[in-house]
Order: sequence, then structure tokens, then C-alpha cells
Amino acid sequence: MKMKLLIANRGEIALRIIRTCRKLGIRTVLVHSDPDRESLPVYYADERYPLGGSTPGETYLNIPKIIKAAVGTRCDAIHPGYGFLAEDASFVAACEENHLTFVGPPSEALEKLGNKLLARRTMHEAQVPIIPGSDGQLRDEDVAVEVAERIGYPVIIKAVYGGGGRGMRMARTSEEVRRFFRVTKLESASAFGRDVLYLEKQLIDPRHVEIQALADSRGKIVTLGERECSIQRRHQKLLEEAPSVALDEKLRERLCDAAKKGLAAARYVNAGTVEFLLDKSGRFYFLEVNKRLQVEHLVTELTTGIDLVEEQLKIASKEPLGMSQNDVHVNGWAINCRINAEDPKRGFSPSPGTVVRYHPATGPGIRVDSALYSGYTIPEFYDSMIAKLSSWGRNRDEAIRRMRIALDEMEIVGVPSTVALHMAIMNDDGFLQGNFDTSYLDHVLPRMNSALLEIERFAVAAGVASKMTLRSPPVQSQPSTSKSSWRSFARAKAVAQDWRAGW
Ligand code: MV4
Repeated sequence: MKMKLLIANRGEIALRIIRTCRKLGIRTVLVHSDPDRESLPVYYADERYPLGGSTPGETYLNIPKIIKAAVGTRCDAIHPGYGFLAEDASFVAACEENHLTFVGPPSEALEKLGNKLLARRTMHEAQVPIIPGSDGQLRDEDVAVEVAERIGYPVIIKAVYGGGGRGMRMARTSEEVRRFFRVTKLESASAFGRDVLYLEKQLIDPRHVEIQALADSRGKIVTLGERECSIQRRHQKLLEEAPSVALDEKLRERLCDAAKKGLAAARYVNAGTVEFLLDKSGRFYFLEVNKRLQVEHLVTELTTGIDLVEEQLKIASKEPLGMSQNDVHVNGWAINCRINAEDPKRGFSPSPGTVVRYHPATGPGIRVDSALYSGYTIPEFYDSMIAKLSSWGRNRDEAIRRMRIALDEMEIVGVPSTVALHMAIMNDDGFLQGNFDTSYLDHVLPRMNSALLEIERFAVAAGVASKMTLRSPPVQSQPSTSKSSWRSFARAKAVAQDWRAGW
């Protein structure tokens, strides 16, 4: 592919995109903020372009600066990664105006899925099941109560322009509908700039399962199976796997068919994901379309062998899909753990800092996507995910066993991380039995938290700088040779293993 690509993102996803570009012989330009100047993707990109500034608004969200960079470096295309400008219709329009290929859906498709109500309507017209609720926006409180009484309580009042779990409230009675209609409207106006609301029946503790699809510019669509994303905390996914234990072949086929119909109706092009909620009786409902490459795309890559970034670039270059549905085979099982620099002691609040030692896990069936290196200082301006640790196995059990080994090997010293939490999940009966839904962490986290705090006490008492450390280890008073520091590391591991045996 003859192309020069600007990457409008940072961290592990910028590195991920660069790797595929190097494979395909595509030249890359990476824009970056001041704090990201010494990041790995900046080092690996063919060209670097400083945007100037630190905040997202000054840099990765700044449309004029990014367009100027792309035009000035003679790029043909822009890959937005995820987050930042990945689903921003005005950014896509700015690309189109400047004859830059946006690696993502065309603005027309973004419009058809532009907000939650439009997406709901598009899916409904395509005969994709949607959650029972209001047909359009709720004009006033009286209409809201009318709809709620018709579909039955509990209901959820949702802000059409809300996101990430913000701007939604559960109501159990007509009084609550009236009260929450008013507060959600006010909150929505101030938080999202628009106060349009709708209402849905509330599903109780559903599972969250999503279908990955690829659509080319000729209208051909293939699905690459599902990802199980129920294990999340406050609407932040923590761990994803493919396939999902909740689907049998028949249900999987119905979900994939629904995703295809929905994306076709939206005239969708490029990689996209259709999210569904699954209720306890095996019914499924459309939730949202993710119009981007997702954080968790690698579990799909591991089970299908398809390079999703390569497919995105080919589709953006107007190439027809090189595969048909019969060529897609889901093989084995993959799990992805999001490693965040977060402190379980302080309610998992982001805890940036300097990673004094980083040792990624390796070995059979292990993949790590990360821009970390020993000595790297995590900037405070961006999100707290610092690595994605994935395992693949011939079946779920093998993927879990490999994940345990990898979590045990992974060393992130200097900042607290979610490594120990993932290990606790890999040993939890509910997880092992596949018996979980979106409420999973609410139930098990209080129980796990005491274990996580135990680990910290142990680590501090033993002076151990292991991945079990939930906060920075004490600064070493005398510099040690690499040999002796390696020996103390090995000793610390032995102590940790003895201790863990009794855990
Ligand atoms: C729901 C729901 C139950 N019933 N809608 C949360 C984020 C937003 N995108 C949609 N969300 C939900 N909508 C109805 N009618 C439960 C959730 C929900 C959820 C959805 C996906 C993944 C995790 C979740 C955790 C809590 C609630």
C-alpha cells in the first residue's frame, strides 16, 4: 500500500498502528504533545510532529493543529486510534474537506448513528431488537410516566448525548420518573450541552457482549465473532475475552446477523463493533455501535488471526475485503487484562508516576501491547491504562492458566496497578465458572479488596519490590550493581511465592 499515514493518538495504540504500518511499508507521522516527547511511539514513528502543549484540548483533540500537521507533512490519511477524535463527526468532515482519508467510517454513517436515539431508530428499522422504550425523545414528565407505565418498572432515563454511564438514572415508581426526569434533564444540559432524554425498560444485571465487524466500501460485511465485556467497573472495562461463555452457536449466529443488518442499514464502512445486552432468558438487545478500533480488539486478533489495523487501512484505501465470511474461523480462546496505573487503596483512582522497573510478560500464547519502558514517567494528562496483557489458549482453561503465569511474571514497579486485581479474578470461582454479568465486580470487589490490601502489607513488610506492590517501593538508599539487584529480586520472588502458596 503506497500511503503516508498520520497517527492522531498516543501510547500503546499509536505503537500498535505503527507496527502494522511497518509491516505494510506505510510511512508514519506521529503527532505528539510535550509530555509525550519521550514516548516509545514517538521513537518508532518515521516522522514526529510536536503539536505544542500538554492538555488534550491543546493537542490530540485539536482539529486545526492536526489537520495542519497532516497537510504540512503531505500525509494521505489519518488514523485516529480510539478515544480523542475517533468518532468525532466534525473531525471526519475536516478530513474530507482537506482531501485526507479518515481511517474510520464516513461522515454519512456517523450521522445515521450520530446519537443514541438515532442509532436506536436505525437499528429498529433494520429489525435489530432494541430495548422496549420511548419511540423518540421524551417531551415532558407526563409522557415519561406514560411510557414507563406502559413498559413496566424499573425503567432507565437516559440522556441522548450522555456517555460512559453518565446521564442515566433508574426509576422504580412514577414519582421517581418525574423526579429523575428533571434532574437528568438539568444534568444533561450542563454536562453535555443538550438536554434531550429518552427512556428504556431496565434490564437486570445483563451481560455485555459485542460483535466485531469489518465492512468495505462496496457494502460487503463480515463478522469476526464476539467479545465478552461484562467485567467492568464504573463503565470502564477491566477484562475482555473471546469467545463468550454465554453464547451457543445458534445465539452467536443471530447476534452476528443482527450486527450485519444494523451496520448495513447505517451504510457503515471500516471496522466497527455492535454492542448488545443479553438478559437472563437469552434475549439480546442492541445497545450502541462503537465506530472505531477498540481497546480490546486484540482478543479478536488472537482468535481469528486477522490484523484489524491492516484491514482498516485496506478498507480506507477502498480495497475490497480480502476475505468472505466462510474464511473467518474463531480458533481457541483469548483473554485481555487492562493494566491500569490505579490504586486499589484509593478506590482505583489514577496514580501516575515513574515506572522504575518494567518487565513485561512473555512466553507461549502471551501478547503485551504497551508503550511502557523502565524509567518511563506516566503523564497525568491522559487515561490510566498503561498496558494490555493478553493470553491465547486452545480453550478457556489454557488461556486462564497462561494469563496467571503472565500476571505473575509481569513486573511494574513504581506505580500501583491492577495486576494483583486481575490475578484475584483469575482465581475467582465465579469467573472460572463463567458465571458473571455486568454486576460482577460490585459483588466480588469488596471481598477481593481485603486480599489486595493484604498483598500491599506483605510487600511493604518484606521490602519487596514485586508486581504485588500496590505502591512505590522505598527508594533504594545505596546504588546496587545489576547483579546484586537481580539477586535481591530473585529472593523477593521466592519470598513472594512462599507467601502466595498460603494465600
Ligand atoms: C442499560 C442497562 C440496563 N437496561 N440499559 C451503561 C452504559 C451505557 N452505555 C448503557 N448502560 C446500561 N444500559 C437498560 N435499558 C445497563 C447498563 C449497564 C451496563 C451496560 C454495558 C456494560 C456495563 C454496564 C454496567 C452497568 C449498567
